[in-house]
Amino acid sequence: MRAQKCFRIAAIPADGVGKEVIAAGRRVLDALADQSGRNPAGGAESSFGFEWREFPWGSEYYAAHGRMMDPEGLDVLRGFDAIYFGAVGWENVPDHVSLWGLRLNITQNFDQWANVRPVTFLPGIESPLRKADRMPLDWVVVRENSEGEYAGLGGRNLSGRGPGNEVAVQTALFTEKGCERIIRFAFDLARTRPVRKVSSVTKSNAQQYGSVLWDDVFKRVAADYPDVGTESVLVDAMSAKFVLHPEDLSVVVASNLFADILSDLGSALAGSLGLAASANLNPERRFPSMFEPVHGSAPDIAGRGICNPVGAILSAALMLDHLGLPAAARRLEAAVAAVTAAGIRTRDVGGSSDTEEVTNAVIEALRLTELSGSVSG
Ligand code: GGG
Repeated sequence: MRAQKCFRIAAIPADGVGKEVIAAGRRVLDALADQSGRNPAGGAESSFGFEWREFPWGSEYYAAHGRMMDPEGLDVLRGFDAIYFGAVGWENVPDHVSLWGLRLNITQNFDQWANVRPVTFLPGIESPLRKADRMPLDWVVVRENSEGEYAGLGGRNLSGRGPGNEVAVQTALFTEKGCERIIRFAFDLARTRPVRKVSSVTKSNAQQYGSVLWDDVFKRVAADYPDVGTESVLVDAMSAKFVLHPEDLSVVVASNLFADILSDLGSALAGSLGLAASANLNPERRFPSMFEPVHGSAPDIAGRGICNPVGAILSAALMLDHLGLPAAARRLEAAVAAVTAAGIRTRDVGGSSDTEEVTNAVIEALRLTELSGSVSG
């Protein structure tokens, strides 16, 4: 059967385990597409397919070409419906060169200003939080993804004065527009969730300019959402709250650096960084958005076929939502939950399955929901 809608997806596996998890996610998405249009649980969604184009960019490309991606790469990517990204970072390239040369080059130039990072507690996955055994936990970190501490502003100077005398400035940029758009995004997201609450995170006692501007904007925007609960919490206190009172969280909005750190903490609390999904969104859709697992390239396990594909597969579910396929996204999430509940897990989450076994199990779970028409896990 010919797919009624074909989405053009740019795959950029990049480095280390990125190659393995993107291959896994592509297999799962293609299986889902194969079933589309004839799945009773797909509801009103008609058949869809994916036209993939894979790009060889990353640290190996750097070794051959002296840059992380093709100089025309952004122009090429612009024409795609979405980007499916693996991980960046390898020992042959300084981390700041690889990150700015590829991932940040894309997120910044495509104004993917909203980075959505759900903290999802999956059945059958042990959390280091004892509370997770007693109550459902589920929150989303919304990361400002275009400015803040990752604005790339600053410089190094005075190395000519000799060893020990160099200086560096790294400036964080907070614009009122940048703060407002991410804070409004967080409030709008909170309205779609069972608990309507936004927790804003800054360090405004110590950082009296950028953080205080953020806090002022947060108060102003909150007035437009009287139905949504709010709190403003310092980042140090929020890191404690993640551990001690995670049940109080629904949407957590923070600057680029703070949310980067907090979302890693959140995914570790949910059991492993290997589980965590993310979406780098350009909500205006002027540019393609990019979907990637939160984890990095994991050189210690790369190439061994044992990495956890769940973060990449759940990122694919976020991509399906973005492409207007929420029923397919929910089916995929339910399939992942069925697999973890059945104890089919990689080593990082206490299992003994490899990447391929987990991926095959997700595809099989999709096939079973196709047969039963059920979307429950
Ligand atoms: N898949 C995510 C990834 O490759 N992360 C590498 C990294 O260091 N990212 C920094 C960031 O998220 O800003």
